Amino acid sequence: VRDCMRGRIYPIEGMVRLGGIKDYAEKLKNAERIVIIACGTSWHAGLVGEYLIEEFARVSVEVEYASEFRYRNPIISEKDIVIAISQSGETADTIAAIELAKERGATIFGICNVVGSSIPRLTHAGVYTHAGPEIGVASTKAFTGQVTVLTLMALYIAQLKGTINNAKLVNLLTELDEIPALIERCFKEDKKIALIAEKFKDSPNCLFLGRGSGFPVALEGALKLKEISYIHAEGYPAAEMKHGPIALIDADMPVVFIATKNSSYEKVISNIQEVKARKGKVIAIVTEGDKIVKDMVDYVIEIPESNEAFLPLLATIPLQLLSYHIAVLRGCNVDQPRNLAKSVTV
Ligand code: F1P
Repeated sequence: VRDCMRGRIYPIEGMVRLGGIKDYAEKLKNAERIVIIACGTSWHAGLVGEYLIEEFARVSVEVEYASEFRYRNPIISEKDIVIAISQSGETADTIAAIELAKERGATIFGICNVVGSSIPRLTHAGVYTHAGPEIGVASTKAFTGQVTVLTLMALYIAQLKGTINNAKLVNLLTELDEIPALIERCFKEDKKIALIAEKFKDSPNCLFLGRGSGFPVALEGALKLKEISYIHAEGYPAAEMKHGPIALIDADMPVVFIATKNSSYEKVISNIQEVKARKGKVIAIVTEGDKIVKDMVDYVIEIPESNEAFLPLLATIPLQLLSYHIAVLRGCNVDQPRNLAKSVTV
């Protein structure tokens, strides 16, 4: 997060500067639609981007799997801005989707980690995450870097469009500057997370639920568990539970909730009650000091209080740690999961 923000935010002046895309400022100012394309974890970062860009810049955003977009006949034109997100910069589906959008005249921005990889060379402009090499196959810090860039992009577009006032922008940038220290505080829960992992290491299934930007966090938590522990996991918007997944809940079903104190707190609490009424085991990611959820659930993992806009940056950390500990306890190779490649080039 720190490396990604370096030289890009100026809280005192109340400005975001993204040198990589500054030549397209006019295009961004007039943007009416942004299409985000990506795969896997990068797609989840894109969903967070949708919340942030629509919230702050008030531009309509669509988030598409590159692996679908490339094979259909999408409506895309020279009026559109496409943001392609990829850790490796080499994912074949994302490359093919970029080529298609480019052929149809769209302006393409990249958010990549690996400098000099194929995607930054194909795009018109872009912003690097500067997350450093991802040693493991499953994306972890790349996600944090991607979400940080998307936060900066959302605020940059908002600044260009005038959809955010200066005082609010300064406050948000000041709070964003504090996020690295808050992430460090998330690691204090590591020992507790290892104990929770011990309880659930043999569960065949796990459900992850969240609302708002907690929903992509739930998807990412489920993907990490699948990728490195080979446990079947699903991420769902908590409000969708009643439309199907509730049938899965019984005493053997662990359910991880993103239940921090934000605008959907009360609604998440009622979803937790629905799970507890069916004897599901609940692990909740809560805001430090929360007593209400603690009294309702089986285990809590605390994260520091922050602006709701930055929730995914914090809430993802304990979920990555939970998957890590479960994978280690199950004897899985966390850096090189079976069947997965760092760059999916086919
Ligand atoms: C996309 C991705 C990763 C996943 C795994 C396979 O990669 O789906 O999110 O963790 O490594 O590839 P990328 O386009 O972000 O490099």
